[in-house]
Amino acid sequence: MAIFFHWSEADIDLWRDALAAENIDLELRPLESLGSAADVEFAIVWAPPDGSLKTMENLKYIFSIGAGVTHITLDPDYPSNVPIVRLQDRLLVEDMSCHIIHWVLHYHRYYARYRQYQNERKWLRHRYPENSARRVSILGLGQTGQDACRRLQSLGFSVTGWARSQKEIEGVRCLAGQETFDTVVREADILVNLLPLTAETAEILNASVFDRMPKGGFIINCARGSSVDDSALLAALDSGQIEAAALDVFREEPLPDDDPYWSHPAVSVTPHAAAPTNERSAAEFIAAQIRTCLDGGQPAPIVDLARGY
Ligand code: NDP
Ligand code: OXD
Repeated sequence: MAIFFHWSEADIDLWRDALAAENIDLELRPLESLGSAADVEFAIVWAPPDGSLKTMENLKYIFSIGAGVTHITLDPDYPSNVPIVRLQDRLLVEDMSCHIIHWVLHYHRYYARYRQYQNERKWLRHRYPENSARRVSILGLGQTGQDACRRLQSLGFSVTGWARSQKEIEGVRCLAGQETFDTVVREADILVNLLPLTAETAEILNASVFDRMPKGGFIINCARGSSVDDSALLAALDSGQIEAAALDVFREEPLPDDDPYWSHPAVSVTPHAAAPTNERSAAEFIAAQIRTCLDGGQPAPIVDLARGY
């Protein structure tokens, strides 16, 4: 038995150590030394080359080295009969919340304007609303969304969270389902996207959403680029309907050289860096999951392909 392993940034020894710590004596095989794939039972991957997973006819589970799974499912040939196990990681969640808090505070306190004033040697101070008067809506209340809501609420912001199913988070207004989406959007001074990319969430941030948000609102997208209608966002930024956007994820990554986001004065680009997978904790999580499989148990959480996440 063997494990197919693909992550271009990996420190392979660290993964071998994590497997050894769980007494897993399986060979970790990268694509170059895959040979016959017949004995591969597990795959641990980030963005495996299209078609590679399909060659592994005895594959039992695919472990995602990331919370999202589109890096696997966008391969037109990926074997959809093999369950995918998502990454759940406290450190990833913490990093995501810190990224979001950074941008919420940046917008809330108008720090971008001070950068501009500094360039102009201008001493000018802005008033800003009390934290409780700033409404932040978070789309997605999974592992990352719930934590971000709690932390923003503890800073005093007025937080609304939105998901498919109803949630209860102390001090946070939780709304669920399509019928509440209009409220979530209309009452968002700052709108944060933490939804997985699915058929339902593709371009969920579109012209209609930007128009319904209060004028001068802010967008923070840290989930997937294709959840945004890029031309609509650029138009909303140009008109001032949306004041600024912090974008961490893009339809095409790396962001192409000629993409208008690079030079737009109201856009802050980060290179999919909101919550990079922590290699050590991810390796520990996945090794423990493989141990569970070898002991006859079920790993978790498994992606529900009907829902798309
Ligand atoms: P989870 O799967 O834990 O949570 C997803 C949430 O989205 C759930 O609350 C779910 O609702 C909600 N949701 C899904 N579809 C809909 C819909 N159609 N309408 C309303 N709510 C919906 O995801 P994570 O929190 O782990 O991650 C979210 C995404 O963030 C990932 O898919 C990935 O794309 C991205 N990500 C980006 C990173 C980065 O560095 N930029 C790092 C990590 C993740 P319900 O609870 O009812 O099921
Ligand atoms: C993830 C990501 O899904 O980094 O974990 O985008």
